Amino acid sequence: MEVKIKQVDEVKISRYIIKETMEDWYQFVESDVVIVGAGPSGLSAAYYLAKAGLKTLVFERRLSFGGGIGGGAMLFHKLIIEKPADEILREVNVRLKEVEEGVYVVDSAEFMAKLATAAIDAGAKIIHGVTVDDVIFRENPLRVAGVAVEWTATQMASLHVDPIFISAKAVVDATGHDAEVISVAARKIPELGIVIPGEKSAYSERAEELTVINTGKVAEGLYAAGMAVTEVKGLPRMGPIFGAMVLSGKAVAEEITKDLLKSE
Ligand code: 48H
Ligand code: FE2
Repeated sequence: MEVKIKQVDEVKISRYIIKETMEDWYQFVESDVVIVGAGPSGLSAAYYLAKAGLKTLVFERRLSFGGGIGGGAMLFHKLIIEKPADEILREVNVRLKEVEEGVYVVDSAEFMAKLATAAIDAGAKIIHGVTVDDVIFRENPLRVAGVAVEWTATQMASLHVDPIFISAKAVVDATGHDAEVISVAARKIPELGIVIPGEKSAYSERAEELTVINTGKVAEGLYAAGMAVTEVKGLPRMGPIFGAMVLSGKAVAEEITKDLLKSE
């Protein structure tokens, strides 16, 4: 077999990668929205925000997409979705198996791959291997104005390295059960008046609606989506049923889009 592959030397490989990476960082250092976490709520928020034309950046600590989607239910590779969240999954081409009226089973690998693809195709920038460990704040009016980021690898190595900053008109905590961003803001900016009661035990039927209803702004410039909402609002957990996660992502995107258009 004859193969003709375009030849690229090591210097070019390095230069192209460095230049294009830095161009992205240079561009996104001033974003409209920073979403922390590429789980189901963060990815659906990214999809709808990017679709609305906002400059949307997602930081994900790990080198993968999907957060808790990938683990399925106790590593069983299926998850439950219920009406009306099925509409969001259909929009991003995830196949659903209806097991009773309005209740669907989805394949976890398909769910995370297609949700991530939809967010990227809509224009969201997702950067892996970066951990958000603090926020930026401003006074008069008091607000969250961005995030501080560090390589996850730097944190894992416990190196003393200062972060860099990314400004954003809206920061979304989509970090899951620990609500990491809101927790750090509550601790380090007590003037925000954020009190975190913590998540409650399972009550699936109630938890889904409560999570979506309570999604949204927790302080100026700072929003909660997904399981971060249950932590910050003291709501019950729901287990491996993911309708509220994608509906919460969509709800936070709609609220931010409205807020940002208002302030223009
Ligand atoms: C960068 C970070 C940081 C950080 C975390 O856990 P997730 O899947 O979050 P949600 O809220 O979109 O979905 C929750 C769902 O997976 C779940 O656990 C459910 C429904 N549980 C119900 C129950 O009863 O247990 O994704 C969060 C993502 C992950 O990929 C993290 O790696 C990432 O955020 N992340 N990224 N900086 N500081 N903290
Ligand atoms: Fe969970």
